[in-house]
Amino acid sequence: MGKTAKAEEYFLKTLAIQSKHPFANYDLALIYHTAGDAAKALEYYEAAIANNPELQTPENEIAFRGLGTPAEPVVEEIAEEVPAAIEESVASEEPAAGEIAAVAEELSIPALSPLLSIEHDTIEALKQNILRLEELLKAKAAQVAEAAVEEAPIVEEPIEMPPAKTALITGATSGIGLATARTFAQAGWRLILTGRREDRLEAVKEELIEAGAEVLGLVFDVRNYNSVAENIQNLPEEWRSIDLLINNAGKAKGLSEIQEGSLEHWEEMIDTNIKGLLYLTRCISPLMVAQHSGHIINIGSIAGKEPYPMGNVYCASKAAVDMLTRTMRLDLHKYNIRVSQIAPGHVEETEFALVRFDGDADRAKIYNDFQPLTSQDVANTIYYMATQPGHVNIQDVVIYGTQQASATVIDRSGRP
Ligand code: NDP
Ligand code: 8X3
Repeated sequence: MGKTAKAEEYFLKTLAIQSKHPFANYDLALIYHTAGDAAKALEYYEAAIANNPELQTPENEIAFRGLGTPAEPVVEEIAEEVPAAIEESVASEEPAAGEIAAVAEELSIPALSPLLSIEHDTIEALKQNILRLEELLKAKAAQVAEAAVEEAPIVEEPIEMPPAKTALITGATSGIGLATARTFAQAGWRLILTGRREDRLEAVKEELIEAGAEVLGLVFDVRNYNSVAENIQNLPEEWRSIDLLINNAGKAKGLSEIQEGSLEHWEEMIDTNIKGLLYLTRCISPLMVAQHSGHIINIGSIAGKEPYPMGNVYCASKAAVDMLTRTMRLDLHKYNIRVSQIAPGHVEETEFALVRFDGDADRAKIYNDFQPLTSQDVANTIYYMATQPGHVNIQDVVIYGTQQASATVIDRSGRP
């Protein structure tokens, strides 16, 4: 920029810090060349090409070695070419190429000094070199900028999380309902958990809240419509938007031929498995219709898909769940509400068998000689069903343990 002394000072400082700086040597060579100090120009030129061999162009060789300083053969070819070029130029009577020669001719200056011709070529060569240097600098700057972007620390933009979803799970005090509650809580869902055993419900609630979940516990019997309705109607405002209803509360009672069946058992199964599911659905589906979204997952059973001896009323109640799932879907799909069923085979880590056999622990040992599903297997599947994109509805899942081929065909040769 015309401030040669300042430039020299800064380039020298640069070299003091970084003696092999790719361009400072060359810039100094240019400065000294312009100032007519050929020896210094050559000294810095030599340093420049030692670090940056691409600067050793024929033009530079002429520029820095052709100013009267004896050429030192840096590269064999050039060492041969340069003196020959100079000699040729000196011997020639032809005017030098370029502007100077043209102007000289126009002014009728007889034969310009061959040295002037070399001087002109030198200036042209330097101009070319400056252009090249600028290009190299640009490329280098781009490289440095690119590296800086790569190395730059990633600034964490605050991610806006969608609001946590809310699931209401009936029968969350044990078995499949409990495992499902734990699974959804772990995934950050807000949970409304229900059951009749208040102490159990309180313990589950505490466990999940301690683990960081937001939980509301409601104690009611699904067989009592008034109780169901009252609890749902009185939901606190922040719990009224329910994304998922899992109709899980249910049971088998007894295992007897139809002619010997207990009316009490029949009532209990029908009231819990069918009416309870209906009561919950009747109270919650209007909220889902109003919000134009929702998902209802009914816990059916393979008992609702295929009959087994003495299964009569339990099988019928689960067949009702199967049919209700299909018919509810016909009614609700147009309100953007998904309705699904999962129909598991035998599932352990539940109180199902104990309840079926009225607390008889020995009779309840029905899983000892094979590996059934676990409550967690079912919970995982329910979670998968509930977390598909909104346009996907997994309508029905039949799931068995590998050793169980059908309701009645089980490989009881022991657990693998
Ligand atoms: P569990 O006995 O372990 O769980 C049943 C749950 O339902 C408990 O939380 C219980 O809570 C609740 N419940 C029962 N009666 C009522 C009621 N009247 N009002 C409110 N809640 C009630 O059994 P599972 O986990 O195995 O059963 C869950 C569902 O899975 C049932 O629908 C069952 O039919 C189905 N199923 C089970 C299979 C298995 O092999 N285990 C296989 C296929 C399906 P509380 O007693 O506190 O009220
Ligand atoms: C529970 C499974 O086979 O005992 O629904 O009915 S089964």
